[in-house]
Amino acid sequence: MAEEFVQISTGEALTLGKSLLEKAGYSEDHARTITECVVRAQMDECHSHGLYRLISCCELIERGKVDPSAVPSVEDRAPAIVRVDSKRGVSLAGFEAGLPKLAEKAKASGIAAMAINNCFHFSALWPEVEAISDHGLVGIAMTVSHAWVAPAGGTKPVFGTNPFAFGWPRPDKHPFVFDFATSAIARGDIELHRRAGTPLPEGTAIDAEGKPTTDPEAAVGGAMLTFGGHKGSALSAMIELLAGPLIGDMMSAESMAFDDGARVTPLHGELIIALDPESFLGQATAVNLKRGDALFDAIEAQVDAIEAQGARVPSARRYVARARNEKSGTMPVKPNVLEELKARAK
Ligand code: NDP
Ligand code: PYC
Repeated sequence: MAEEFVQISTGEALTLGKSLLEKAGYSEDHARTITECVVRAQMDECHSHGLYRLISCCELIERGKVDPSAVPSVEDRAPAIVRVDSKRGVSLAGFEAGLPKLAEKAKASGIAAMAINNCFHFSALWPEVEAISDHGLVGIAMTVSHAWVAPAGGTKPVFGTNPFAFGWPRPDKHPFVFDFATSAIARGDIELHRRAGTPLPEGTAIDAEGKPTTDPEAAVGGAMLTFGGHKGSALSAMIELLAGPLIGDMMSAESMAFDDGARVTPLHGELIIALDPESFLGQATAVNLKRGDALFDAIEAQVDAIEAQGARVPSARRYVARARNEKSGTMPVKPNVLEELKARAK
């Protein structure tokens, strides 16, 4: 049986990413921010948004969509609002440019929001809410994507896979973070199943006739489903509105129309909200943040309580994987993904 994963060293992954992206035509800043993000995701063993995404970043240039040298501009729009124009670059450089202002405003006003507009967005959101929690702030991030997902009960795509992430700072500990698509499966995972020729989990997609399917090709020709039925569907609609019209940017159907068959990473906006515990709590901040630990302890107390499906705190798996891979200085990657990346880097 073929090996499921091979190991790549962190140094090799960073060099591979940077050289591949610079060869493709990205500026140093874009190549650095993209590489750091996908290597961190691979290190955390988040395969759908790890090294594999370097391929879609190259395709953005090959298909003439992205401005690979775009320099984002940061606008101080209102006492608690920052706006970043990514100018058709990749979102990550825009996030890096706007974060200091967002943190400053959240601390001054107690709450602040950042709109990143006009960005190609391929990445996971957890690195952003983790970065916000490094400032001692609570973070919320959301974005739309392409219209691949049917509303609950429907059969035709309307929503994007619309991820939602939350970060809660924990003094002296990694933040509590969760980050997931509001679709039952991320598009990236469908693509990985398609490449590997493996079936999708049940309940994630329907074919063009609206019948349930586990065939990735049929799912691509049909529609993905939301998680949690009508509840995921409503959350997805909220994200369409907040990360779309509220910030003057595209919804998933509009992003899909802009794509015009190029089949590249979507162009749209992202909404990020930061809340400052200290503005709410003053001297009682540390004690109240610590109270959250009781919640995490109560979840962790149930690990192994239910055989084979013990409860766990979201992000616990990530931090275990991160520590293991930081220690070894290597990370696991699918052999077919690594081969494709190495071939592109030649
Ligand atoms: P998952 O369904 O894998 O869920 C991930 C989240 O749920 C993580 O926070 C994870 O913690 C937590 N989790 C998973 N299993 C459990 C469990 N049994 N108990 C408690 N917590 C659990 O994520 P998706 O596949 O939906 O999304 C993957 C990534 O794709 C996300 O990072 C998202 O941002 C990204 N994405 C990006 C899009 C874009 O447009 N840019 C679109 C869609 C998705 P842990 O990390 O510890 O495993
Ligand atoms: O995995 O759904 C996804 C996705 C869309 C855009 C970037 N990732």
